[in-house]
Amino acid sequence: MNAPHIATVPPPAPETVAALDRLDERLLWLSAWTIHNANHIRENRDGLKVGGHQASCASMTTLMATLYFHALRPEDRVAVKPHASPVFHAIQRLFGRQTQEQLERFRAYGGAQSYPSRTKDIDDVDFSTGSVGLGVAVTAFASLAQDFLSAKGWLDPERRGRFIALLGDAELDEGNIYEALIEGYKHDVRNLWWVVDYNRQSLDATTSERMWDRFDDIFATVGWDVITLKHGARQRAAFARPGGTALKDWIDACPNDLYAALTYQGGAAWRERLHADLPADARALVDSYDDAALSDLMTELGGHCVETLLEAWAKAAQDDRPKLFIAYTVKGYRLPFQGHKDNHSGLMTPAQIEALRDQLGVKAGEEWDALSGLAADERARLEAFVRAAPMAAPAPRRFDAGQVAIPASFPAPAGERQSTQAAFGKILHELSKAETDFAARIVTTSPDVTVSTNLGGFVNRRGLFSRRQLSDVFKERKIASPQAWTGGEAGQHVELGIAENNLFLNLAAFGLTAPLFGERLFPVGTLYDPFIARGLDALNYAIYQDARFILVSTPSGLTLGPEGGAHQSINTPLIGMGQPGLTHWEPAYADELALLMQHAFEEVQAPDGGCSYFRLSTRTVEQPVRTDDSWRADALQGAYWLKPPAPGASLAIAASGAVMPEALEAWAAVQDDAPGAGLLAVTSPDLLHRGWTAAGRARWTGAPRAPSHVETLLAPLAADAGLVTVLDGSPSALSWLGSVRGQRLRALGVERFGQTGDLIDLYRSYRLDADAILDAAADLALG
Ligand SMILES: Cc1ncc(C[n+]2csc(CCOP(=O)(O)OP(=O)(O)O)c2C)c(N)n1
Ligand SMILES: [Mg+2]
Repeated sequence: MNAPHIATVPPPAPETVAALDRLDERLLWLSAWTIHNANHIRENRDGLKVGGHQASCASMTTLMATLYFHALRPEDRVAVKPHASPVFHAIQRLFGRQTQEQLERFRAYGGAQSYPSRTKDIDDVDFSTGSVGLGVAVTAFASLAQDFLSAKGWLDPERRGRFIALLGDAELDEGNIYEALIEGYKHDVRNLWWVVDYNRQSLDATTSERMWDRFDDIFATVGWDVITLKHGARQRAAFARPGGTALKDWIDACPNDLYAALTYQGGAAWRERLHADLPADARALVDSYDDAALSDLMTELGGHCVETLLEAWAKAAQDDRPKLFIAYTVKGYRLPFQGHKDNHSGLMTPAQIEALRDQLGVKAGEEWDALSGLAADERARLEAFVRAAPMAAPAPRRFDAGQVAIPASFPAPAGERQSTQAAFGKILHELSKAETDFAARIVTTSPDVTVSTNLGGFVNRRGLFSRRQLSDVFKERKIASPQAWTGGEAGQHVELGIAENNLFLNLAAFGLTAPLFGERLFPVGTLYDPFIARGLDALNYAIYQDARFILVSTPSGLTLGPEGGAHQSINTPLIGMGQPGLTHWEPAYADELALLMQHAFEEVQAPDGGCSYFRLSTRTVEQPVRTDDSWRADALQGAYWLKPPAPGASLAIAASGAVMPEALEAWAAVQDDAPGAGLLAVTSPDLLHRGWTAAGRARWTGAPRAPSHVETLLAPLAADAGLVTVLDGSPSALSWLGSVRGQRLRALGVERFGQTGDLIDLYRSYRLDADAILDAAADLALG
């Protein structure tokens, strides 16, 4: 253990160790049985393999038993290794927070989830997991969010917890972990425990021993304590005997694949190999164990030893420095396929599970009772032990933050010519001036594009968040700059390095403060639109667990002009449309944006709300002169008639976002040939489409026949009218409009990589200009 500042702790009481040993066994049983039932006993109606990971569970039961039944407190928050979900559910069952019925339906519709899910599981999941690496890193940002709330005085010191990630060793290959490590170091994160189930097996194979010491170095470099738990107490006792040092050296030098293979083969194979490699005194030591005891000795690694783990947790609790525990384990520990390289999705046969049941003393017919077969006094002792665990306390772990008063409307920024990006900056700047609870709860964050996405005004006003006081040296030295960035605990902007994964994980964490801490924050994250793709899995991960935030993505599309093809986003409207829980908005005008942003903030805290994604532009366009407010309600549903069509009109143009001036120009020019043609301003292709499919679904299920918004909008057009759609992005975002009433349609948009150029050249070349729209209209008129 290379953390010299940590003092020794008294050894755990023997009865505590005994109770945890037994609970560890019974977690092994219930998790294995839950998977077995799903695969071998429950009716299989479609022939699909159900799956579940008995080996991945078996390597974590001791770690999880000692944490959940002893070391963790209710205010601690845990991200559980996805494949250990059955162990988690078994623990919750012992706590009385999970039902047998849910376990019986593990991986079935409406049952306990394959990977822990905040939104779908009925038990106490803190963070959803599944995509490896993300659940680990989110804990770093959750810890930052806790510091943020504490700094504002919104979280009592006794409610501050630790953030624990239980991870598989292969998760350490995910780059997002190291992005988070670097960001965490910059923000001086603390109260983090990352516990690696170091079984040295991934899905395909045993892992490379070249990484043995490297993780220590990497984490130590960024200020973490690294605690390696390699050997169990029994191994350490053997090492103290004559020949023990040679045995220890042999274990320490043994390659991962050989260790795993011998683990699978068992006592006789261990003996044969150790005899071949060790000197006489060590051979004598080995021979003092029979085959079964030798196998036990060689596999009793640190992560399977209750005493070793309790000591480690107790020492770690002494300070709040971030800690990496490398707990050596055996994949499939105590199961017939322990150590086998193919055991990742291995399932025990019915005969094997019966043998395990009998070996553990569980009675046939009582398989769902985790404590079956124990003498009455031991059962009573274990039940009392579980009840006495700090985590069993009835302390609330899910909170309702209530509703924050949000102004009923946001004033539209003034100006005859504006870009949506500039309008965004002004709207937030305006919000930052108000001394309201709402304004105090807005948190902005950006991966090194704060200035170029127009958050600068907000940051000038509200400051950077930092646990240390930050001054602006340039300002102090009287060097002129529009950005005056001072910071400290009062700050409301979390400045990140460039890594977009971190932006989305930060939004995930700050977007979960309401249920995790009972304090609502309104996170607003900004980035360049094309780089959504860089963090897309983390974005999906955040929304999957119902984190709430607003994403502002700017600049976007070909309209970026001279920046060229590497920065011009094309498919992001489709990403927005395809992502559940996220509404894509692509406003054209500043007043639309003000309206939609107010709505988006409401959605952050609405019980059935969600996240919003604004795809904005740096293009300055002439703003419309509104004669009334009738457009507003329609704009909130995804589209409104900027130029309403005459009844029976033969043509409509539907346009979204920055290309609205071209649509207007074409609309004016087409009136001679298509009198009364309309111009539909689509504020959200996503919402419009969703409304349409939802109305269809409602009809099939016998609900009232209410037309969707888009059906109502298109109703005035002639039945055989043509539609031309245009947006600066993939044309398929709007091409579906032709299906609403079975109308002919030409879809304009971007289908090739962009390039440098001014808008005149680019719009002409990529066919986004008024001529292109007119050509498409003529094409439709010709039939
Ligand atoms: C991002 C991502 N890539 C791939 C997978 C598929 N996968 C699931 S588990 C796993 C290997 C896990 O190995 P490890 O983390 O060591 O866990 P354990 O050995 O404890 O099962 C892989 C590749 C995934 N779930 N997520
Ligand atoms: Mg592994």
